[in-house]
Amino acid sequence: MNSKNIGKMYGMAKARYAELGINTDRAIRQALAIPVSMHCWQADDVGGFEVKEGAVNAGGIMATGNQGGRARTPDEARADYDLVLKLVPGVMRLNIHACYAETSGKVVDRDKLEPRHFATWMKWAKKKGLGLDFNPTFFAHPKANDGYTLSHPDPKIRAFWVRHAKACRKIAAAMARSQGSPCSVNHWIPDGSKDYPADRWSPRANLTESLDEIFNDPGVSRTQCVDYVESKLFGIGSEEYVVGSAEYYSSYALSRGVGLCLDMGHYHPTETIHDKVSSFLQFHSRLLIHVSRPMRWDSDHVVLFGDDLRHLFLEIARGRAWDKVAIATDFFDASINRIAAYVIGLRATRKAILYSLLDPSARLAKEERKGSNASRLGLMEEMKTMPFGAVWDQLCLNRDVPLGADWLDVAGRYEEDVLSKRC
Ligand code: RNT
Ligand code: ZN
Repeated sequence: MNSKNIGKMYGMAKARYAELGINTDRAIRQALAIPVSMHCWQADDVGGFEVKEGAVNAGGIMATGNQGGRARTPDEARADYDLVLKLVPGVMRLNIHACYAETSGKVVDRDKLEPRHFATWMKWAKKKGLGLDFNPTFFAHPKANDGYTLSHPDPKIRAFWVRHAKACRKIAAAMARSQGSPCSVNHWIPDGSKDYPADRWSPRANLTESLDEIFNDPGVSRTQCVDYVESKLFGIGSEEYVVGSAEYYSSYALSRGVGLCLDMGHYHPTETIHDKVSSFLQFHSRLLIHVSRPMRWDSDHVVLFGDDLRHLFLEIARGRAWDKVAIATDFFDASINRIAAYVIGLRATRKAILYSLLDPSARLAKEERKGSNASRLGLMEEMKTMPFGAVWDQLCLNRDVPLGADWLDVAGRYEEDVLSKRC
């Protein structure tokens, strides 16, 4: 694409937005500065790199599709992230799962993981100036095969997973020290039952006990390790009952001063999360958003620049709540080029952030106060056909990332030169 034309188009777009009192230069700067934590698990279909012992169920997490090119080693994954990061604009972080540990070919069980098993990740990230976030892995492990982990009826199994979470918080604190800034840790467990359980009470009581033990670890600084808990409505194999439901975790997080994670795919199929932000933030101090796209169920489709995403970020922008909301992506598709999946989802996320910062919020609120709801609706509708694309192109130009669909050529070449050789 011709960058001279982009400049011209941007100049005209800037003038149009200015008529509405919107400063596009400022919106671009702001949109670029908001950190988005990219998930590590699109590169390898949520497989991880640990050396495994024993057959395991994946715990309801499954990437479907058989596109070639899956990253088979941490080095391959890092090469993939390196490329992705060249194709997406703005401040990025990387979210690593515990099962991406590097243990030099040795079996190290999850409760024995240490910061040194993530030393290569930390070194690599530091060199790139990339902040790391972390996740304990409570699935795809023999001790998760019953479908219960932190809420398991057997105290020995619960204790194992408590040790795992504690080990993960120590790793996160080490990451925070290495990068000189906090590391967010998201705790998601698959615990639940396929059919009507006889006892919904004990697993929840067990979970509370386990979580309290995890978070009351005096050895880990809560400013280095910033915890979140993620709820879910149902999973494959936990259709009827999920121990960590929305109500459970909202109450837990609030009562314990822990962060709450909202995944866009973890509610009823027609339920979206944008309305929840201003409700939770009346009481909770921070939220983590898992940017995902459910298709009829919690399918984790590649994120697109659609209404759900726009409404979500508009809510954060209108509430000026960016400092209370952390953003991380969570999707996986094994049916398309995985680099492209990342780029599409991450660019869509940044696009929606930019879009939300180009909102005539003050004017909309004024119309609302006047009772002029037709003007409110009319203006919202007109915003959709403003020259947003020209502002987005300028944002990409400012960061020297490919314009428009130009990144497809880069991804295509990488597929030919690198991905197609992984079999
Ligand atoms: C699962 C949750 C969870 C996972 C990752 C891999 O339903 O969304 O966030 O996707 O931890
Ligand atoms: Zn999630």
